Amino acid sequence: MSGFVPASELRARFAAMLSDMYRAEVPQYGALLALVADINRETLVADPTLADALRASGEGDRIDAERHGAIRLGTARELRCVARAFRLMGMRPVGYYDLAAAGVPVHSTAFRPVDAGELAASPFRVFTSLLRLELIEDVALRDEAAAILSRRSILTEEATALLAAADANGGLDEAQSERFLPALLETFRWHSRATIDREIYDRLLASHRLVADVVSFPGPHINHLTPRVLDIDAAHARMAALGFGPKDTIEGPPRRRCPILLRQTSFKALSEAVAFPGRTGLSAEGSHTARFGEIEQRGAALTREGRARYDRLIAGEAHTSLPDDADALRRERLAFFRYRPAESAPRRLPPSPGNLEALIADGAVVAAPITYEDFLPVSAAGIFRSNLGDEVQGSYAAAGSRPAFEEALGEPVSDEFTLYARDEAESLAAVDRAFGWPAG
Ligand code: OOG
Ligand code: NI
Repeated sequence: MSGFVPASELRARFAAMLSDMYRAEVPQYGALLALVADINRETLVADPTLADALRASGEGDRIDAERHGAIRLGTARELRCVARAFRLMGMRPVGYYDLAAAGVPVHSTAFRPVDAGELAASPFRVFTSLLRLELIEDVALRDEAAAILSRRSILTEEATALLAAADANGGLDEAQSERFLPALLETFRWHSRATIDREIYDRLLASHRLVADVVSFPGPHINHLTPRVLDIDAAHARMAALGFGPKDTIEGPPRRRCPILLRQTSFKALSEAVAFPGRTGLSAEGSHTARFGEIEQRGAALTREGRARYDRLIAGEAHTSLPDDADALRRERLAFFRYRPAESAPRRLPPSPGNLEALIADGAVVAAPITYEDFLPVSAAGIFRSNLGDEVQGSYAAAGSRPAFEEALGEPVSDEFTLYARDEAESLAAVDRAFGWPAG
């Protein structure tokens, strides 16, 4: 017995603490959670097949706890700090997202649990963006922003010390965890006091609203926390009716009988009062808009081929289609599936590993789509844009650079397709074992 608190437990507790903090900071978030809980309950009552499928896939219990958050960081050093903290909570960087093409000077990854058991235990994830100061044209302003960022430390001393202890010992015990989690929470808190004066803030804002958001405050406040909803169209309509003021459209694929990937919608950033320290000691009052609300519905993870087809579809290419039928997606290898022996299946059959399709047809093996756990760059760009304001237009000429991001992070990001493929392969191996077949 190591006596260390398991990563999944740290992650679940941290997600709950962050949710409580954000609810206190942004009252609309609490109202949004209530709305989503209502829609989810109604959807499950109206659709018992969906309820059964979620239960069978082990996702039933996670829906109500499910959230993703987002933060925006200023430097490679900050990225490495949060990566260490997230690693301790079992969250690994997955995927690379280039937002420069959409006119937002960041590139991003998502820190998330990577295996099925960990996702079922606590699916919390954080979309994490790193500012690309090199995209700011005004060299003097760029240098000034870099100097401001170089002076801040986003982790508290306590969090830093406990991370070092965790690295040295291999984990945190209960008493250390009880100190670590609240200390880490401080990093993501909203600060109504800027660290720079009004004049610099205004210049940063004029260069790009996102730059002002990253550079002007003591740390990377959580800018939204997104619950998972089972019927986003119903939730979107109710958000509009209740006066949340959601954006007009839902990002991502259209509504389908068999949902794929990720559909999201958000409502505008709040305007929050900010105090700016003045050079003369007098402070100026102002406001800042960065934080917003968002909901999402998750569907099946597509294979590389499925995703390529989806990308061609949204690019408006003719003669492309994606069947709206789980079994067709599976047989054409367009989506990833998790296989399991049916509850009623006999546990020992003659060895015949080749006849998986026959067993599925007979109902002895069940195949369920693997839920997409990642993000979509086009949607993320739409979410950024609608919340940063309409002045964010066009795109940067500079392409994204995954190697540059990985260099800043200090490690490679995982490939999402490899993770889903591994999950699928492990489920097939478990089916083989359950029926007493030799592996392979
Ligand atoms: C992140 C926006 C992207 C999503 O769900 O696609 C995102 C941000 O605004 O910092 O959260
Ligand atoms: Ni989001």
